[in-house]
Amino acid sequence: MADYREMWANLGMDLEQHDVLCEVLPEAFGGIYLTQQNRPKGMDFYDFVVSEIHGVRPAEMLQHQKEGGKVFGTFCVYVPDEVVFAAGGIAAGLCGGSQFWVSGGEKVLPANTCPLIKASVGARLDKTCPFFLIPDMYVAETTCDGKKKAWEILSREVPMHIIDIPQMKRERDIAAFEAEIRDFIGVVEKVTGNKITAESLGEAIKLINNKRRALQRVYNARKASPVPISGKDALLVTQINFYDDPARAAQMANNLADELEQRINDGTGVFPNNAVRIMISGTPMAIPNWKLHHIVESLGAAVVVEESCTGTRYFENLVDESATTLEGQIRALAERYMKTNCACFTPNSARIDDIIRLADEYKVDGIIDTNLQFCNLYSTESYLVKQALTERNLPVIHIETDYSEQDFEQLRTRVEAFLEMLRK
Ligand code: BJ8
Repeated sequence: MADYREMWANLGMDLEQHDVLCEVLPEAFGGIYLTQQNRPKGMDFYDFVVSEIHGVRPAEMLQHQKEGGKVFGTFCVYVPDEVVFAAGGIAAGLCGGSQFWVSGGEKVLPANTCPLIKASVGARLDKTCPFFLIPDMYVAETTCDGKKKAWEILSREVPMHIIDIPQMKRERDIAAFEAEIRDFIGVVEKVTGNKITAESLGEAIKLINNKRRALQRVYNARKASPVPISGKDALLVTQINFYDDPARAAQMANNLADELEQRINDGTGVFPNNAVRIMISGTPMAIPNWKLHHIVESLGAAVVVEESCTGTRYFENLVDESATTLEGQIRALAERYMKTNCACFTPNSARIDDIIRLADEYKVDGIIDTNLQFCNLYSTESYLVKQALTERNLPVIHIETDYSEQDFEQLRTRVEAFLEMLRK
């Protein structure tokens, strides 16, 4: 990695602690990723991003700020990035995916809080992640209770805008979300000093849709057998798309998709034709959370799709590009975002419909329905997921886990038994 110490020091980072993180991450990445055989060439870009994870993109964001631009840190796929880019800002997903930050979060949060929240708070308070220190504003949301309360703590550190997410999907809820987008536009215009027009918002809608289309191509390739890319690699692509420049993200994903489509034509895969095909469904896996994918794939099965916010929920729905007025575009944004099926909604049966549809589209043999520890929403929903899948003879196992390595062997044993059952 190039030398970014001066940049990190200027951000006020705890360099000593950060050095510890910089030592463990390459080792973990090497063991999990670089040992894979026959990876697509297109993954070189993503490997490079990881090798410079706290360097290249943070430097770009700081340069943007130097030139008068603003950076917005986000925590949920409900935040409409389009608004930020339409005002010439940068939006970057911030969710913490490392155990390294959990203890920092536990200093201020109850221990029985989900690790994604603890890691996100810890990364900021411990000052060991540049992404959490750069933003001019955090944009958060009212999805789960843990997040809502955590925002009150983080708002003492950084200016924060909270988007109120409806918890149902009636017409009046979509209208309420439209009003939230209108408010958000006002906030972003104020912070950036730039007016959002129908033209700039229209361009930003296309920009983000293009990223989604590129990811759709990558995921479509995973429907093939043999599958041309591992689940671990596909997950990494999505994780990096959360904070990379959207035009570059689309270009890199399209390059990768070209290669995967060629691989399909050539019959080239990364797992044998008869490998067990697994869907992972549930809570998001923020970078560098690769634990479950690693367990499944090191046991010889292929993860072919993720029904999650670091999977299909992130890119499946596009925003209608046909509107030419701000009002029409805001409505189109509201309609698109309200199609996301998060367990914070009641009912959330459309998520179960999605799992069933994806199981068919990706020809999966079994589903691992997972949630981060202490996520009451997804954990409770797992009951209905299991019931619906069992009724359709779709094998499913529920797994609750965190970011630590403590349950690694226990999980491995459970997944192994599940795969054995699928192989019979
Ligand atoms: S739209 S899934 S990104 S909220 S895992 S923090 S729900 S206790 S992350 Fe999410 Fe938006 Fe929903 Fe997607 Fe809370 Fe559960 Fe933790 Fe979660």
